[in-house]
Order: sequence, then structure tokens, then C-alpha cells
Amino acid sequence: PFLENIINDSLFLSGDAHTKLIDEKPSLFQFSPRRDRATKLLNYLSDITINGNPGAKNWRPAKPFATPRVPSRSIGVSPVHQTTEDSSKISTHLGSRDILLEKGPVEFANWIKNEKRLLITDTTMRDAHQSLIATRMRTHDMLAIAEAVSNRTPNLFSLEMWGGATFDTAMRFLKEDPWERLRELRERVPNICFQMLFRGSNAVGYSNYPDNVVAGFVKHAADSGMDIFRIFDSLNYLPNMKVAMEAAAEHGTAVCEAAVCYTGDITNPDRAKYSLKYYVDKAKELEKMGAHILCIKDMAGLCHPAAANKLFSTLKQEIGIPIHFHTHDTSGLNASSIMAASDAGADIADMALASMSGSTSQPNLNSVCAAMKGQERDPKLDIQALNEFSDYWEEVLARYEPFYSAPRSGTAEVYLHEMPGGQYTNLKEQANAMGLGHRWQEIAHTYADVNQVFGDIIKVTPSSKVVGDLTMLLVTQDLKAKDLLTNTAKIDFPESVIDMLMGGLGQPDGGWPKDIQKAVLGDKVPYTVRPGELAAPIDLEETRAELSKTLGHEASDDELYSHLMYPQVFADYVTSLNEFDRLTVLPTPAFFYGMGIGEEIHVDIAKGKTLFIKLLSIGEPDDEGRRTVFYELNGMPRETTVVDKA
Ligand code: 3PY
Ligand code: ZN
Repeated sequence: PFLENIINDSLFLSGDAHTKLIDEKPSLFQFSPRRDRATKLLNYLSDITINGNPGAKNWRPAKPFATPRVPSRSIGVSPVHQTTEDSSKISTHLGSRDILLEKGPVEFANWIKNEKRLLITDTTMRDAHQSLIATRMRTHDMLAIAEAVSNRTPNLFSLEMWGGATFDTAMRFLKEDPWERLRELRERVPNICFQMLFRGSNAVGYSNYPDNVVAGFVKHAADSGMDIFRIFDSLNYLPNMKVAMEAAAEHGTAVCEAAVCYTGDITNPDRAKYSLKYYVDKAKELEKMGAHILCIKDMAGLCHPAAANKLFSTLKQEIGIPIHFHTHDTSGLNASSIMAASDAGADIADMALASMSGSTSQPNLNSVCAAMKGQERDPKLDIQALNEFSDYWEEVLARYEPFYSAPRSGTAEVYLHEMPGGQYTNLKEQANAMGLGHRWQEIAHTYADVNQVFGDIIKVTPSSKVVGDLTMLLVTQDLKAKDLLTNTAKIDFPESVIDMLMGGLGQPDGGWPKDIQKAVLGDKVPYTVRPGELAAPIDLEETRAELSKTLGHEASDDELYSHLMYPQVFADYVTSLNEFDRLTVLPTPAFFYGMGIGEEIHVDIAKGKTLFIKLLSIGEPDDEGRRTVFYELNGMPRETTVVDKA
């Protein structure tokens, strides 16, 4: 840039340049040396190696990790779609996505209903890691196995691999572009439907977005390769789902899967608010609103086998669209719920590969498939392939040790607090970090009591976060849920609580209890209209123009929607990208924990371009704490300097 600047400068070109040029035009001489991709990556590696990674709690592995064995891409292909009329015409590698693209979403739904098999969604790449390791799974580890999944389990119904918390976490903690994950996986898995979790008017965030942003996001995601949109609302407030549902249904090739969130217990008369009728009514309304598929979204794993039997057998009678069952195994019982749902006629079920299953994650895909083998609704997946995939993920999972916070066994406590799988681990983690780990029982009870004060609501992102925020506030101040109504002077209510009771997330069935609204809002008047009606549309092209200025190039749709969802998180991600380049290319141990002396890694930075990086030694700190780190980069010596923050 230095030479370029000089030779293009008008003063210089005019021939009038003299030795004072440097004084008159100092900006010409303020150049930074070219920092190539390898240097940027080495700077990152040096920093993490020396200073640790606060994002990984500065945890260091006791010994080097085994390299996960990537399953073979091609053996053991099993036939697909045995029961469709034209199944003989479908070649072995064609999958659900080929059917969707050929038939369109309405006929696709009919195909689902005509399948005898219990169809399976594998959640390993989304909800399983969201629920077990705080959503920290890196794209790098997904890409390695993607082609094997595509080739060896082409008869999966779908892969849930996007949405929920992944969008935020990818940028915030993993310094990855979530859109890149979608595109790169799509390239390797062209045949199996991709599925995402979409929080209705909260999109992939925690608060309400304007309608045009929600609709634009759905369209852009569908254009980028997303097939099935599981859309829910955190209070089962259906008007909040309309915009996203319509955007998915209008797309043409996308599938609109509308979810009713399940809480309470339909078999327990004491929980009358969430009765069988409640779910049937919601399901019927969603069918009328144009859903292609209905999902029962049991985010906490409360739908035990008896409830599943009753719920799915009734729903099968009452609605005409196929039904998808999503549950969590927090209680340890819910593989049985899936089998009960299957017997009762549920069309599709969510499970996770064995090593990524159980506890707050989904039930065990491998075991359920093995147990159903030969039965009428045998999912007919290649169990050998599933077991090899599970072994791969087990080795991968070891690399995420500092993030693993799920309970190691099932717990009946979930029926008390009703926390969603993803939140359970997060809140437990938060409690430990605040030194309140030993008061977990109190936290669980307070959470249940706060839910009752709110009128017994659906608890799932973001309403679950509101209950969690208030619970933690009460516990840290040694208050009880009943104090919320009597002792309000003492409580500085979190913004999330105020917003929810103002109507910011929508309306729960029966409305908000007046007493808690009064206690929190005082004289403020809450609203009851759909929050999206109050949010003015955003001028997308004006936003793009502003963003383009900050980025220094024309902002793409990916960048625009990342910015619209999470402006600050996206800005920080761009800073990391400029400083360190694409960190997605680094192997996971190096990304989280840096490198050991003598360790060599290879990094594919582009097709056909591999960096071989060996850490040779680390120098002593100088007077200012700077240390030189010596590498061999593709056989040549390279060094970087980094400040030792210790
Ligand atoms: C999410 O919204 O991320 C969830 O997983 C809700 O269950
Ligand atoms: Zn879930």
C-alpha cells in the first residue's frame, strides 16, 4: 500500500515532490505491513497458546487429543424410501431433499404420511450440542463427517444443523460465519433435508424483530439451502408465528413446520391449563395457518410415554398434516416416549447419535433404531454407519470438555422445574460461576415458583430466559417468588421481565396475571397487540448502505442478516476476521487451547492450499512482556511476537 499510495499521489505525480513530502503528507507514510493469512493465524495461535482462551475457561488438555477417526464415506449404503409407490425408481443416494425438490412441500408432506417407517431427524449438529456443550460445536468438526452422513444415511428425514442458539454462538464464541456453515454443509450433503429451529418473530435472536426482517431472513436462509423451518413461539402465541410461516410457505421449495411447545402433563388433572384439548386446538389452528408439518416441541422432555401415547394418537385423528416429535431425554425416559409416539402414529422423530444423545440432549438414535429393527416402523437406517458416526462424535466431544455441563444421568427434577434442555445446562453453569452451585435445589424450586407467578407459562427461548433471569435475581437476594408480589420495593426487575410483562413477547393463553403485571410495571400500561405490529419495518437497503460503509465493501445478504440479528456480535466477529482471518480452518484443539511445543498441525486455508504449522519454541518475555514464538511454516522458519498477559 505504501508504494501504491506514493506513486498515485498527485503531488508526487506532479513532479513537485521534495524531501518535505513526508512532513506535508504524513498519511502517505502510515502504512501497515502486509499481513497475510498465515501470519494472522499464527498470531491467533500464539495468543491462545501463551495466554490461554478465556472462552474455554483457560482449560488445557492433560494430554494431546486422539485424532477422531472419520468414518468411511461409502460403505454400507442401505436402500431408501422402501414404502413409497415409486421407491424402486429412487437410487440409493437420493434422499428426502430430492423428493422435496421434485414434489414441492405439499406433496412432500403427503409422501411423509405414506411412509411406513418412523422417519428420523438427526439433531447431532444442532440441538444435541446446544444442550450438551453450550452450542460450541465448530463447523470444522461437522464438515469432516458430512459426506459420510450424506452417503451412508441418505434415508434420514433431515439433519437439524442450524438455528436456535447456533447463529449467535457461531459468531460470538466460535468466530465463525453461520452462513458459511450452512453453505459448506449443503455442498457436502445435497440429498438430505436440512432443518432449522426458528423462534417465530424472535427469528434466531431473543427479542422481537420487525416483520420484514423476519420474512427476509427466512427467504434468505431458504435461498441459501435451508429446507425445513421449524417455527415456534415461546408462549405458543400463534400470531407471532404467522409472518415466518407465510415466508416459509411462500418460498416454494421450503417446508413450513409449525411447532406447538409442550409443557405440563396432559395425563395430570392438576395441570389443567395444558390439557390435551389445549394442544389439539393449537395444532388445528396451525394446520389452518398453512403448516405443512406439525411439530410437538417438547423442549424440556416432559412428554413421558403415557402422555405421548395419548397426545399422538389423538392428534393423528384430529389433523391431516404429518406430525414430528421433538423431545429431550433429561428424565432418562424419553426414548420410550418416542417409541410410544411412533406406535401412536407420529410420522417423524428427533434423536441424536448415541454419543451425543441422552441427558439434556435428544434420546439415543442408535439404540432406538436397533430396538425397532424388523418392526413395522423400523426406521431402516444403517446401524453400522450410525455406530461409526457415534464413535467419531465421541472422540470429537472429548475436545469440548470445558463446555460439557449436562447432568451425567437422567433426572426426575425436570418434572419440577420444566426447564428446556438447553437452558438447564446454561443455568446450572451460571449458578456454578456465581458460586451458587450448592443452592441448585433452591434455584430449581424458585424457577418453578416464578413460573406459577407468571401464570404457568410455556418456557422456551426467550420466555425461559426471563424466568431464569428472575430466578437468579431472587436467589442471589435471598428472596422467594412470593416476595415478587409483596416485596417489590426491594427488587430491581430485569429489563427482560419488564419487557415480557409489557407484552413484548406476545400474550400467553389467558393473559398475564394482573397482580404480577402491576408489581413489575406499576402504572405503565401494557399492550396486548402483536409486538410485530408495533415495530416499524427496517429499510433494508439503507441498512445495507450503512453497513457497507463500515465494512468497506458492499455488504452481502449474509452480512446484512447477521448484522440485523446481532449488530454488536457481528461487528466483533468482523474485527476478529480482519485480525485473524477465518478461524474455522483451524483444528478444534488448536482453536480452543493453542499448540504444544513440537506439535504440528495442518490447516487447509483454501482448496489445494495447506499450511503445515509446527510450533518450535517460545522465547522468554522481554521487559515489556513480549514473547517471540517460533514456528516452522511449510518448512520455513517464521516467528510472531505476542504480549504475555500473565
Ligand atoms: C432454542 O430456541 O434455541 C431452543 O432450542 C428452544 O428449545
Ligand atoms: Zn430442543
